[in-house]
Amino acid sequence: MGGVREVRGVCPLDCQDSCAWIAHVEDGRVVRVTGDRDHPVTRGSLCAKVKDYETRTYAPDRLLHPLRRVGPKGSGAFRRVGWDEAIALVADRFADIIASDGPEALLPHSFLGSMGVVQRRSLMRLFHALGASRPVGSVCGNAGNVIAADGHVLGFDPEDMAEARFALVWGANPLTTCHHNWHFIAEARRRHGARIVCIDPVRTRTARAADEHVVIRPGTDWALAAGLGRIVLAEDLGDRADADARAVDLDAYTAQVEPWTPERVSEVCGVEAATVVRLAREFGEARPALLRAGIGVQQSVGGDAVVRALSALTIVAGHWRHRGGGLFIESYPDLPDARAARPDLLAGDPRSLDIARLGDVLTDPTLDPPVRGLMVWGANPATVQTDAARVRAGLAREDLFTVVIEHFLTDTARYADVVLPSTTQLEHLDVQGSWGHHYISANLPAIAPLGEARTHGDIMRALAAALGLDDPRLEQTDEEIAASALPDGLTLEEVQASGWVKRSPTPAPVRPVRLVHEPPHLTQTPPGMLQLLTPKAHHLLNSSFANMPRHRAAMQEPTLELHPGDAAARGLVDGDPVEVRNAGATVRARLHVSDDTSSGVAVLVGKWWSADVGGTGINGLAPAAWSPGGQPAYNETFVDVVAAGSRAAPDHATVPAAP
Ligand SMILES: Nc1nc2c(c(=O)[nH]1)N[C@H]1C(S)=C(S)[C@@H](COP(=O)(O)OP(=O)(O)OC[C@H]3O[C@@H](n4cnc5c(=O)[nH]c(N)nc54)[C@H](O)[C@@H]3O)O[C@H]1N2
Ligand SMILES: Nc1nc2c(c(=O)[nH]1)N[C@H]1C(S)=C(S)[C@@H](COP(=O)(O)OP(=O)(O)OC[C@H]3O[C@@H](n4cnc5c(=O)[nH]c(N)nc54)[C@H](O)[C@@H]3O)O[C@H]1N2
Ligand code: SF4
Ligand SMILES: [Mo]
Repeated sequence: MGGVREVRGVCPLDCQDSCAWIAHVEDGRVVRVTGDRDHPVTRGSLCAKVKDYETRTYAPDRLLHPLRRVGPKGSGAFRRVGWDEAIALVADRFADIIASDGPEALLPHSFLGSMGVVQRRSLMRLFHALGASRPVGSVCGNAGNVIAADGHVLGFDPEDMAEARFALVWGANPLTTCHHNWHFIAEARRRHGARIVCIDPVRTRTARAADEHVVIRPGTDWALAAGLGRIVLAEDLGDRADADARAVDLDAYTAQVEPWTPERVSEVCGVEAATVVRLAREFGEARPALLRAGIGVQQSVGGDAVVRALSALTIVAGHWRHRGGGLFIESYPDLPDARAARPDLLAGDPRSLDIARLGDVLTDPTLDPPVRGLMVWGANPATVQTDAARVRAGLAREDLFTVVIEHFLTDTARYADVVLPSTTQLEHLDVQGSWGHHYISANLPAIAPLGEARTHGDIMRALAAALGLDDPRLEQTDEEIAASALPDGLTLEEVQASGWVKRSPTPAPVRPVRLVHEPPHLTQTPPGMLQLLTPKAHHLLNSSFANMPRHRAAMQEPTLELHPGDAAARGLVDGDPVEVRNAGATVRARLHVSDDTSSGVAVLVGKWWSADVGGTGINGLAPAAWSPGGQPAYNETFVDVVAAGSRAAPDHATVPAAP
């Protein structure tokens, strides 16, 4: 037996914690991954999803060879081919498409399957050099992006949260979605006796751990934020002069929130008027208060307005200038990683296409040129996007050539013409930031790639060569690509030597911002329907791990949670097999009756693959609806719930149209 070798790495998943890990290698095999004890955020622990990440690498259903489609799109029928054949095929088809329709007929589509710089960015070099359509937008918290672009500050060093004297955790479930971040909030309670109040329609793990859970009707948060802002201003709990300097429209804001009395807020949000008053005073008087908001609360048609209203509330209360106070949704280290995609390779100005509207993009008959060549990596759009039926109709187009780079044969990969196997985080070198703290981490390969899996840098170089592109930027090694993302003055060797380094960004100069958002949209459930929420699962990362046996066992099965009154009204009892339906789709689940959810709100946790829930998956239920800023409105989903096999017709009048 050889000894155990310890290799430093970082969890690549789309989670704000970006944990530093140690891979333990014995006889050439990773036997364990553990959290780095010395990392100030990771503090020695990984999470329920990732504590056995090596089982993902060694999973029997892992893709280890290139595949070529032999059956109808979506059927999952493929035959194994060699890399030479796969690369030649992709290069030939891309060249044909460029010749017939121009390079904008190619579209790269990716998200944060891996947040590593090489895995995330390197393939963009190829598409930039070709002049392909540029992917823009986000399937996650685009509302936040839009409001940040308007000058609002969405975060600060999370280690400062421990200095807060009061914490409102608003539409966020950190004990499930980034439990290392929760540590700092809980530290504020330990150090300063800060009270923690959680505002969520669902009694989550976080709501249970908080000192108080305020149940709100989903999609009405703008009204509560306005009502709190009104009291803070009326009772002069903040610093009006400071707020006036920080905002361009304090008077207009004061007028906009004026009608939002506690009584009116109570009627709209379902929160008692006395609670509104008490929360406003606690929030306004604490020096400082933290407002920790999540992504779930943004995922409605009114998401942009909600983020602006939450930021406005922290501004009128004056928290933003104090350490540990103000709005925290996300925060990043100083890692200018977009430059690793080498936008300087772009010749010309190709069009931009919104990745969060892939269904539209692939099926719009007026798009000129239409998208004829698609490459997907680090994303599973067939499962995670709103309007999933249209996404799948697009992916099923016979005149679309689709390449999917994956670890597993996901719902999306089943539609591919060519599937290419990607390395996992234990098999490649990378460097990574975080969207929840200020550390840059190195990831060193613990083992050689399994089977024929390749890094995205390798795939980029092979395709560039096959397409006859010769530019040194398309020949750089993975090390060079990783290094190209680092801030000036920091080398890859330095990050690798210590595993991680803290690099807080230089705060941008504060500029006055707009507090008024017109018109704020409040969600209204059509009569007789239930609003469906699909929050993050404790044992899955979006749709990732939904195929892994341990994670599946922990999840048990797709479960729909209903309030006892809503279940009784439908003649349903706990444990019934049910169908969750609307005009878009029907999804199978097991009913769990519980007052953890509120009346009128159905909760289906986890983005299961189609095989588990049927049809076009949970997002077949989600409408073709986005906020004005492009935030996918996953929560603007209205359903009925019936016993499985019931013939009762779904109410077809209720899927809202896109605004
Ligand atoms: N375990 C696990 N961790 C994850 C993920 C995962 O899938 N699983 N996904 C990762 C990703 S991509 C992201 S973006 C983050 C998201 O992190 P979070 O934002 O913390 O997670 P969500 O579950 O999307 O939403 C948080 C809460 O918002 C509530 N909510 C929904 N609608 C409303 C509303 O209208 N008003 C209010 N007040 N609350 C509402 C939900 O009930 C939920 O409890 O988590 C990341 N971490
Ligand atoms: N109904 C509903 N829909 C939602 C949400 C919701 O709350 N409710 N949440 C939304 C949010 S916040 C987000 S962020 C999106 C997430 O949407 P996606 O980013 O598409 O998330 P995943 O489902 O995790 O898919 C990531 C895929 O990347 C693959 N992958 C991982 N690492 C690598 C790699 O190194 N190389 C390659 N080639 N592939 C890799 C994984 O195997 C996985 O299949 O979903 C959104 N959709
Ligand atoms: S998913 Fe998040 S909490 Fe879990 S190990 Fe990765 S970074 Fe840490
Ligand atoms: Mo996300």
